[in-house]
Amino acid sequence: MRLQPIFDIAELCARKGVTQAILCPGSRCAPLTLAFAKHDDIQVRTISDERSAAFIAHGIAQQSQSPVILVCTSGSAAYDFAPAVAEAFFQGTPLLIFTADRPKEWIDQHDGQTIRQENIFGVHVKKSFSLPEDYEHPDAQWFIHRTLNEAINLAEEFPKGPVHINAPFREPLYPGKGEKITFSKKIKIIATAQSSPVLIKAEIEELQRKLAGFSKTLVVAGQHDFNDGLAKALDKFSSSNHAPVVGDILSNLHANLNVIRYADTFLSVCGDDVQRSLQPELLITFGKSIISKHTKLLLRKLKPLEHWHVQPAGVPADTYQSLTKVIRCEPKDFFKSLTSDKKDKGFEHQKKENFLRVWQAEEHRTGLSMSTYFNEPTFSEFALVKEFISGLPQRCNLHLANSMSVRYANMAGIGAGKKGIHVFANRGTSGIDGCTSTAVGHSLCNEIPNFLITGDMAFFYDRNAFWHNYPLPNLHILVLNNHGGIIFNMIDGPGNATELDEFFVTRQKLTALPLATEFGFAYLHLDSLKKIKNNLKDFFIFDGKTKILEIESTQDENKRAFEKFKQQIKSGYGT
Ligand SMILES: Cc1ncc(C[n+]2csc(CCOP(=O)(O)OP(=O)(O)O)c2C)c(N)n1
Repeated sequence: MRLQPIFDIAELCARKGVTQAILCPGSRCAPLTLAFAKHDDIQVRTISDERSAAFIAHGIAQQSQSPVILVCTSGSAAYDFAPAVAEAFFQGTPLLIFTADRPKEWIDQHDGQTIRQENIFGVHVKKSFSLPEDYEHPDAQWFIHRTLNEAINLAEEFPKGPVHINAPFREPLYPGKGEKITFSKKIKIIATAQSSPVLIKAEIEELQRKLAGFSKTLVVAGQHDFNDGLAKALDKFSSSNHAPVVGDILSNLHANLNVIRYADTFLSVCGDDVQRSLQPELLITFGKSIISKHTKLLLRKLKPLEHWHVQPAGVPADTYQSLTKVIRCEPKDFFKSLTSDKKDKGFEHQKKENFLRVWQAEEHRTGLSMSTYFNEPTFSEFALVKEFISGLPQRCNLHLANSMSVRYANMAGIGAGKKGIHVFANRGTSGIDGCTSTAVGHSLCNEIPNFLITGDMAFFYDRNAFWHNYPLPNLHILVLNNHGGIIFNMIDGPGNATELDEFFVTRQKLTALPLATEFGFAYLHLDSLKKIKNNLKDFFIFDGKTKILEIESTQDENKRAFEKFKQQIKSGYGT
């Protein structure tokens, strides 16, 4: 059949272990849609809104750590993938994106549903490929399958990421009467051997020598998936070197008992003297971005003498403007090789231990202030988030939308030892456009409870996350509805502008009830302190339906509660 090399793409993907596909409706993409849909080893789902579809694919790929196929028709559909493509690029999520196209000669010829699709995702994909539109010559088939191999291998290579394949198709796009789609047995597969960068012995010795010379070493962990081996290696490194480890909620280090969780909170209020006592000589970082603005500010102001960033490959970020060394290996291996049983003695030992104690003292001080604050019941989003996180089951996914949701959760922190709670957030681009869809993607391909905490704007923005036919019994959503973007009320700048309400907060009147009714979800409504305990109890019960718990509160209530929290933390410093 003329389209056989295209149909065989499905076979090639399956053989390379790429078995999840999200297909968006359209005609131009029919050859690919039919091939993937007909293949026994590929699980296909159809999602009509391309923006949601791409974020759902991103969620599935993040959960499975394997590339997910995304297919759309020609025209603006491809552009609707763009926000998720950028998020996947910055988070290192592998996607295999197919955009069906008109043959080259029909571009710019006033043909329908035709735009300029080559390289449409620009610099936010690892590479963009174009397939030929004619397949008669045997080299065309070789070219198509070589390209597919290259694209999949590239998507999976660290740092993983999205790749784009533009596929122009000539008509007819559907098999003729009596023609059946089958897959060739002989398919060209190009595998890649697994490898991992390893530090040479001399380099390890040099790093060990330098590390021993610093009395104040601080580790800051960026966004990172949970990794048991890494968590253990880091714990050992931290105790053997007396190095405090600062971890955001998104660094997924809550297995570790001694992680500094409240850095953002105490750094926002502590004075210059305390800040100076926290300044490291050596800063070691790994992972992606951190949420904590105040950690960034501290380290940019009080720069370390050296900053080592551990990242196996890819361009490292100089987030603190002090980067001196890029270390090309897995963070787990790095921390293992810099952990020693040798104990420092005397004054050197004392100096190192003191530095750790200073960080721990600030953590402890803040922990006490937080307990005092949360012991007094208040009706606010922050108090609810704290209570909700404390009640999370041992094993679940927690998804956090931008912007106050992820910040509240980060400030509340997850209790030490709870390593079964894996936390995700779209912090690649920090958009509010696909937070729900990403959580939906995760929920579609795992069976554990998935919880999403989201503000009202992010929630209503992405309501098409639910516009499909796949049930989501394991997804429960906590909507913090303050009828606008409260973040703009909380931060300096817009918080003082007269245009605040109209152009920043953007007041909106919706509640989640009509949406819950429309999609057949269970719905709980919280508008008073009295109902919190019972509502949360119901919310944690999984009984086969998607559940929404919506807290409706005013921006003033939440702002006051947050101001009071800051006052409580300050009072810990006697101010
Ligand atoms: C796609 C996109 N558009 C705009 C923004 C800017 N933005 C950041 S937070 C926010 C408001 C979010 O409101 P809501 O979801 O209700 O959360 P809250 O601020 O109340 O926590 C906006 C518009 C963004 N991050 N992403």
